[in-house]
Amino acid sequence: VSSVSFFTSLNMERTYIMVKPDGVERGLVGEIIKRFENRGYQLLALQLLTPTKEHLEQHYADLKAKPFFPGLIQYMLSGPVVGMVWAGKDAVKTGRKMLGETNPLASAPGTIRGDYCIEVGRNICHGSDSVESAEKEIALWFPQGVADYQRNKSLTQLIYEN
Ligand code: IDP
Ligand code: MG
Repeated sequence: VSSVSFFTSLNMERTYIMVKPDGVERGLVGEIIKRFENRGYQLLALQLLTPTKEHLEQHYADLKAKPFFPGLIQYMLSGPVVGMVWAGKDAVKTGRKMLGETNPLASAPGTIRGDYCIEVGRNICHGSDSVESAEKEIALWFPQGVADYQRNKSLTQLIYEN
């Protein structure tokens, strides 16, 4: 079985997960990484950077017309962010479930937002909402490209049935 068919047959996806400035400042980077690692997802890229306003406006282009948009950009400019790419079966939808609801107060305990934050404008993390936007976001945040490697086969078999 080639890596391509393994990837597609198991609905393997890549998702862009980002710890927002409040999450970085509060020291929650490790906690968020740990949850994706523990779940069995594979880390393909990781970076801390201070994005420009233009970069953030592109990332959140779909929300440009929202009344909270200026506040959102200001919030996202308040410090460095940590961006990552995680890969695995159903990574986009499951990543969103692990994050919780957009509004932390609506997020179940056990989710990242449900365990670590309270307000929608301080919700500590971002996760891609579709495979298509994940690929767009990965290209935006990692223009240099991300890793493409296969994990140890026996490790893979401890996580996936085949
Ligand atoms: P998501 O992060 O769960 O995908 P989006 O609707 O894409 O939610 O909104 C992006 C970000 O904008 C949210 O994570 C949150 O930080 C912020 N945001 C969304 N809705 C509101 C709002 O009603 N007031 C303030 N900030 C908001
Ligand atoms: Mg979103």
